[in-house]
Amino acid sequence: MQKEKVLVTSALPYANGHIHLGHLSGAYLPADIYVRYKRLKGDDVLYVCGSDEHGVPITITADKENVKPKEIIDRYHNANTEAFKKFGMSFDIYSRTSKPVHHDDAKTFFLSFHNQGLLNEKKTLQFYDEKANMFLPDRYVEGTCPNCGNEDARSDECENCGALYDPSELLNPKSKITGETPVRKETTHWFFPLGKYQERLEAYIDEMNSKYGWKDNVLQYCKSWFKEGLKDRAVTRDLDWGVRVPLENSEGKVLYVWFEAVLGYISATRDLSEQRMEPDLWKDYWQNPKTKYVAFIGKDNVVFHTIIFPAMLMAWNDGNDEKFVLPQNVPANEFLNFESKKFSKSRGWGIDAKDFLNLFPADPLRYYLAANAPENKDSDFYWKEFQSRNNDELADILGNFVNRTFIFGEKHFESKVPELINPTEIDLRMLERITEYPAKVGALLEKYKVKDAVLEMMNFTRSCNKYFNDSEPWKSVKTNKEQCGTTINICLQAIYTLAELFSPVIPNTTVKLFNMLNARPTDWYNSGNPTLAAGHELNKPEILFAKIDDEKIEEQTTKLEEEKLPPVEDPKISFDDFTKIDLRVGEILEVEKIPKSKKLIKLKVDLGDSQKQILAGVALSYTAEELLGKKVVVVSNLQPAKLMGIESEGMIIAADKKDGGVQILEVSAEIPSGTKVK
Ligand code: B3M
Ligand code: ZN
Repeated sequence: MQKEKVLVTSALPYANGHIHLGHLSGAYLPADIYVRYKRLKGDDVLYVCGSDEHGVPITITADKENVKPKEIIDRYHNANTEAFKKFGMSFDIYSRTSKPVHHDDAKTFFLSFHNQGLLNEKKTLQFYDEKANMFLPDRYVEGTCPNCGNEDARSDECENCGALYDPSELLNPKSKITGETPVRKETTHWFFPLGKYQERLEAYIDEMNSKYGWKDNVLQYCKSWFKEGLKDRAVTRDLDWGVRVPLENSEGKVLYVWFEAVLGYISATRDLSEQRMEPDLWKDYWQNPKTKYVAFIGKDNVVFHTIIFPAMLMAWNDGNDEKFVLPQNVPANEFLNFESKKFSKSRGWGIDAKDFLNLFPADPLRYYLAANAPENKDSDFYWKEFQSRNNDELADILGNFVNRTFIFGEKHFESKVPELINPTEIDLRMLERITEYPAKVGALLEKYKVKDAVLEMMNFTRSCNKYFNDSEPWKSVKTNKEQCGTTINICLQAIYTLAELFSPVIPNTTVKLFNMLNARPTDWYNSGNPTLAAGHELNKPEILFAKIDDEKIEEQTTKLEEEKLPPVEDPKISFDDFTKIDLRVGEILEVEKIPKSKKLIKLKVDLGDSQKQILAGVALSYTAEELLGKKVVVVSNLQPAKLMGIESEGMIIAADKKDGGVQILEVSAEIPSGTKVK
């Protein structure tokens, strides 16, 4: 089989908090399993990651604690490095974007774009805090929602009523730093002309998808971005924490964190080159047309890895002799929830990797998260399920098969591999299965189908147990020792294959297994032809998986009950409250675009006995033509409010979609306008 050159990256986590199980299951464990498999297959693999240490998320955390950003990034970089290690992540390097090598690379890219004349310098108006003497990023400004009066509204969006507005409309804006009213002040920024690359990006994604099969969810995100049309994007910010803009007269400006963070993959590889004193190592991957580059991420990072980063690499490649490879695939995962709810740091909902790994070993967690990976839809972590995956699958199926085989070997064959003599039909079938599984599981892992691969591993293990049962060695040991020996020989060969197949998922356990077998891993695709010779000596068996008892799980679940009590309870409304909402069927009669708004669109809606003007935040998901004539559900007695200076007299009911858009709830055409909905 041809050896591949593979470069793998996982999203660089912000160094402003602890890694939790949701992170692990999305962008880290699937990548680690893939990498470990590729290495066993003999491919030339480099796996790169590191901390993302710039941007507003870091400065907000630092402000909250009243410490310097450096203190935050050091604390969490170290903690996360440790947690990843405990979890068994096999990065070749876990670097950090605060290192000089990263600042150099980011500046080099920016300057290349600048010197090619690609960046547009534009003046914009931005909130400015005169007391703190700084421009305020959007997340640093709060005020009163112009729609519902919520006093904790964000600068451009109200979480209470869902209204979207221009920051200039926010009432009573306040700086989150000093509490002062900010002024709006002119500032200069540099914009990357993303729109220029749209056609090439579409062609690139088409090509990669047709050759390598991209995931549907990823393609959908890209499509909705393309549909909206790619626009210029500011690549600088007014902030004093980050990579300084390498131009004159740019005091107080840094590169936008996303612009430089994606380049962190490259600089982390350069960091590794320097550490290993192999100056060209990074080029050998990044600038080698043979490299297969795979970027593992969670779904919230898709656009940066499929559109922005590739466009930046295209722009670099256009202007420089050394050309970078683009991602060949971006297998983004959906999210893992925790006991049916989103992980939430502020509500204390969920568990950090480091806390988890203080309670339980890494392998059962790796197995459960892999078997339950949120590949095509969100999935959940449940304590009970974690327990049963460990007890009923790892311990009772895998552990038990290994244990009973070894005990037999020890008791009846002096801990030596017995001879394989006169195999019967069922022996031969088992041997066939042993040869088949590596290819079967490998093919799934090649396609990043970790969940299916793990399912097949366990299916194989089940068939091993069944073979053991059907062969009844406890009988043959008394009546036909040769036949018994053949059974145990085949079981040991199967354990060898199991050790290899499970290696990427539960690496600590399989080290023990190989040790018990007194053997070493081989090339993945060879592991179905095990060559444990007759007479080969085995080592003493160990217990592979300890059962997790109910008490230990209850400790965790009762903790949840306590934590759940006041903060996470959703506010309940009475039936009377509900009946106050007047929901009516309406028909969209007129649609008018609002020039300055991307999301809002002006509608005239017929409610039978009246017509209402409604501003709806659906413009990203629907064209005017699509909206016209739709029968929808309207909240008709909403207090009128002005959005972007235009009056809105109601609301249209719609569902949030995964891609950030919305889906309007439609009513069939024969229901007359004005009909009450209840
Ligand atoms: N730090 C966002 C996140 O942690 C961001 C990823 C960067 S990947 C270059 O979700
Ligand atoms: Zn509001």
